[in-house]
Amino acid sequence: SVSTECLSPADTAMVARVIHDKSEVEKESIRAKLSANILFSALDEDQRNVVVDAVEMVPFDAGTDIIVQGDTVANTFYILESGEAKAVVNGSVVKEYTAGGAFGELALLYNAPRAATVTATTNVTCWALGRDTFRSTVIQSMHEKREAHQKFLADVPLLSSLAADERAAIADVLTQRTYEAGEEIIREGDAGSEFYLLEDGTACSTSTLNATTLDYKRGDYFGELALLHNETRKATVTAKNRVKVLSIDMDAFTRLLGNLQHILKRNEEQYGQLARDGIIVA
Ligand code: 1OR
Repeated sequence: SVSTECLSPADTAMVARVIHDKSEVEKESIRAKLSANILFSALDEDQRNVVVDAVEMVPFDAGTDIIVQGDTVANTFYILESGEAKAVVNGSVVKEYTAGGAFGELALLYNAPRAATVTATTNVTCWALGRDTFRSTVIQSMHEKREAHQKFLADVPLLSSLAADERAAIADVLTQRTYEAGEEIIREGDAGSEFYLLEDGTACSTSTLNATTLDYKRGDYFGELALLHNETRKATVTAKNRVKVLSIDMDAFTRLLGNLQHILKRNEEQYGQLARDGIIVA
């Protein structure tokens, strides 16, 4: 995830709206690319439309450097519409891009020199997004997301012993997902690689190992056992209505929630018979 530590929301106020006309087909193509890109995942509908309007189609011939490593003037972020490109750092290719790939965010996020040279390897068409719009949408949404997550995390009982900066670190790695009523969030027997906090709605767990069902509401967690014990999922968790969860992957779970292991293990008693039967091995 991208840390927004050094970003000030102050400079995102009062940015003039940029509009480059485009067809509905082009707009749809841009929307699809935005939804596939993590940088844009926190944008609300309005912010998304601002980006769709603001991007401008720019072609580059094969062999052209679109971005040059070390450049201190950086005004543009690029989304590849068609063709291929590569990123080169100090002479080595570090990344290759195809349609939907995007680059040039680092200098804009951190006010830093360009960290890589990005070269068109075929003739390409890019959607170019100007610095001001990038900052007023992407960075603004990152701030909003971070603040909303921090507020939620402050109300999660499991995390109450953490310091504010520890919660802030967790806020930055959360991925939000939505499930409709009846959808399975995790399934018994599957390999598990994510831990979940329930943000909105209600869910319940059922297990073939045990007759107990558990209900989950805002602020509750699940999915920790597979991660703590490196085992398959011991229960199925199903959304009872429209549910929003915030998930944390295995790496971040270990890194950021490691200190909470004793609480998580102590709380395993809630699974009752399951634990006593030795099905869950601590
Ligand atoms: P930028 O604004 O610095 C160059 O302009 C862009 O190349 C950069 O944003 C990223 O979008 C993109 N290190 C730095 N920049 C990279 C890298 C990279 N890969 C793509 N870009 N890597 C680390 C190399 C030591 C590769 C990471 C997979």
